[in-house]
Amino acid sequence: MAPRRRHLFAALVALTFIPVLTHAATLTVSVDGSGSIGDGSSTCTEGCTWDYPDGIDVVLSITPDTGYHVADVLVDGTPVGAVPGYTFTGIASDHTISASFAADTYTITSTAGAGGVIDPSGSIAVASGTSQTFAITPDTGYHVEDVLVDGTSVGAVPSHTFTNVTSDHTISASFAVTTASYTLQVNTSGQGVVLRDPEGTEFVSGSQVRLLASAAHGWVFDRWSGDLIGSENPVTLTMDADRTIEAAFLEDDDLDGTSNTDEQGPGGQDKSYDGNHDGIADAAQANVVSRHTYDSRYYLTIASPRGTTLVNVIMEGLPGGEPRNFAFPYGLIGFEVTGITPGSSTTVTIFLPEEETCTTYFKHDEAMSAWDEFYCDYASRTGADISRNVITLNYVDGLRGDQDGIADGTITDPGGPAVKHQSESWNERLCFLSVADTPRGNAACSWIAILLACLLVTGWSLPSRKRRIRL
Ligand SMILES: [Ca+2]
Ligand SMILES: [Ca+2]
Ligand SMILES: [Ca+2]
Repeated sequence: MAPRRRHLFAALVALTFIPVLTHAATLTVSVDGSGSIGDGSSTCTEGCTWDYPDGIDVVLSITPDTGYHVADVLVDGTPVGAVPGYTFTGIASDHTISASFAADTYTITSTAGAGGVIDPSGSIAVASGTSQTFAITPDTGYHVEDVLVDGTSVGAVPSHTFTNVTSDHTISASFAVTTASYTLQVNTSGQGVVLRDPEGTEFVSGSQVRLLASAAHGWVFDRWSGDLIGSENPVTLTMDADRTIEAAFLEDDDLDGTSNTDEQGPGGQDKSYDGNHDGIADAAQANVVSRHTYDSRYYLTIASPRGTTLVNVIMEGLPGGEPRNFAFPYGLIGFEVTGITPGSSTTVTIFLPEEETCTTYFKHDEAMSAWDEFYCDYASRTGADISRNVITLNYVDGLRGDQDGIADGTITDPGGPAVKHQSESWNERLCFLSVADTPRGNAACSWIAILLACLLVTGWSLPSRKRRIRL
């Protein structure tokens, strides 16, 4: 074949086999975060390349995973906003689309009142499904009073955690001034109870609690021990620390208010102790009380006549204002005699220790803060008669010496045996009022003889011997 003809053939073949090309547009898809882009037939979660015939509409959906949202969409590098989808209409060239997704967030609003802090505080953004803990810390001197979560109390907690957060929340803490409180524990021995006013076991610092020891029948309150020392009853405590106190109750068979132990001699062991020498144990006599003086230095016996009752015998320290020429080694002795015929006379005998004596006896008027010598008064047949260690106090119910001044069958008379100071002169005074009532007296003496003797001894000077000493 001639060359010219070969060229023509080749050109025909080339024209015959030229393929029919359909142009395709390429879409480059990229996804950043938790979500996907789909075109209805394919879904892309990272990076994809999709080809489309020219001219078709490509409808894309942009879908976040649960708890996420579309943050931004770029088409060919240009932001188109956080759109939920995008359509390439009549796609005719290559394009790119990228979508970024971000986690949903919720706001927890955190606040604290005065007296403490909550951390973190303010408006806190929390990613969906995550947790957020808040610490609640009171200032010094305060405590957490309450914590409200979404308006509902969760108590005075030190922290709170929101878990799997899927909505907005609020949390607020309140605080209160902390006041220290103390515990009061009262134990008892023997039979009796201790009443508290106010009641309770926890008391705010500085509060006062009144304790009243109340003995069972046949028992008496003896003393406090532990964190409270003494026998004052009732007594008021100031709660400035935790306190444990014991109230001791002792048996009192004769119901005279003085325990068997106290009445059983100086050592408390002599069950037959008989301080008034009548052959009967004092612990079995309601009209006889034997016990120590307030400072436990001396042991005394006080007796009223048989058939009467001696109650409320109290040995206590001196109240002050004593006559300056005298000592009162036995302190103040208080007692009541009951069961006497109203308006009648009676005696109370005080037995000092055998080796002791006194000069005279002073009564104490608490209301007047005054001391009166209880001298012999023959007109009223009252006064103190002292013979060595035995003091006989002569009373008439409702008259001199009876402090309540009422003829009611009860003699009340606090006072004390007095010993003159050695530097002071003192005329010995004899008194025979109780001569017929005391074991040492001469019962044969007539009243006239007694009167004459007393007048002779006193030299008709009774009025001048009255002494009343006031503070
Ligand atoms: Ca007793
Ligand atoms: Ca006795
Ligand atoms: Ca007794």
